[in-house]
Amino acid sequence: PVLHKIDLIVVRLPFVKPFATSVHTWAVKEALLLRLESDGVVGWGECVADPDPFYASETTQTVRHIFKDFLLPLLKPGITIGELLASWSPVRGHGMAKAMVENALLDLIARQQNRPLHALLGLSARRIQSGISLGIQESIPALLDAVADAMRRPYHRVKLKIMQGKDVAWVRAVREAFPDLCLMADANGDYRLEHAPILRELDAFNLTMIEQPLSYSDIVQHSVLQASLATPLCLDESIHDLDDARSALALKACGVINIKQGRVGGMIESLRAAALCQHAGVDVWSGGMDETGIGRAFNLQLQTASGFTLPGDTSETTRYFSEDIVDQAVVLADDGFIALPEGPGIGVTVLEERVARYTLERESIR
Ligand code: OSB
Ligand code: MG
Repeated sequence: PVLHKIDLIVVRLPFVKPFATSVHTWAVKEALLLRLESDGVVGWGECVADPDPFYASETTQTVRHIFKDFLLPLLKPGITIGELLASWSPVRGHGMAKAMVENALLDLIARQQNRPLHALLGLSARRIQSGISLGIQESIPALLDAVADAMRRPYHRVKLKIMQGKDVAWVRAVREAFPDLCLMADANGDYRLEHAPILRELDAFNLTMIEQPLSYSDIVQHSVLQASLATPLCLDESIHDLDDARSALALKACGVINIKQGRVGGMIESLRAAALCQHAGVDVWSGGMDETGIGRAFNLQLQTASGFTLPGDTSETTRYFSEDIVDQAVVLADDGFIALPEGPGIGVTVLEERVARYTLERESIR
């Protein structure tokens, strides 16, 4: 498409409750949005990079730099998505920046064709399984309350954040209170191989998986750990692209991969990774990055792909924000499923007046 207007917008939305992981506690969602306009049609992308490098090395500022200096110059009028992605291959890494641009373009193209994004990608609509990621809580009783709340919604799966010192006893308490719950734990890289005995204690609790126990950049040590654990490992931070997924499969480093489209370079790279995993018999699910309604809508569209067999981290909007920047909130039906929004593109409409209200900074590039 010919892009008549290009805007980068930084929004900041307060979280209903701070989100605590082993690495950092986030009290607000600060996100870089890309707004593309062509002949009056608007497409949106939301970058999952934070202002800080505490989840991944990319930040709002690195994304802005890579976008303006390296990705945007390649975005020539009339270029196809396939050609564009191929032209980006010399740009090493920066999957979050790439995903933001690919997302906005896909949303724009789908809206120009008046089709839902999943249809543009050759996927059929379906209801999406739900899951919730509970941040590290103040105490075990507070955690049990949070899990009980989640089960009343009811979420299909509950993920607990764990860290050194808030692990075995916390998981045990939840498992004893909720014996049939589909339960997993996410350490965000807080352990080292020498902690394997602690992680092996978690084998007693029938977890569906343990996510990213070791370093954010490691695959090899996860493969060593996996060989000594009954519980499947799941990689999140370590998987930046299709090649990382290939390496993880080859090394048997995990039984599951958390595919975040915003981290691996976009929807198309995610579909490739999901297909690779499906072929290898490795389950995948869609993670989340506490996105606003824009990013969350992309995650929902992605999960229509058949490889996404496990419930992901897509939860209700009200859990994150008292007010969102799109017109439709994510809500669970009585059976815990999420209805896919049905409009063109990502299915939801961005409320520009709300975006303006939460805007920290807006840069018009064209
Ligand atoms: O590790 O999966 C993670 C949120 C921000 C950064 C990293 C992670 C998470 C989550 C929450 O677990 C996912 C969500 O609710 O969107
Ligand atoms: Mg994770």
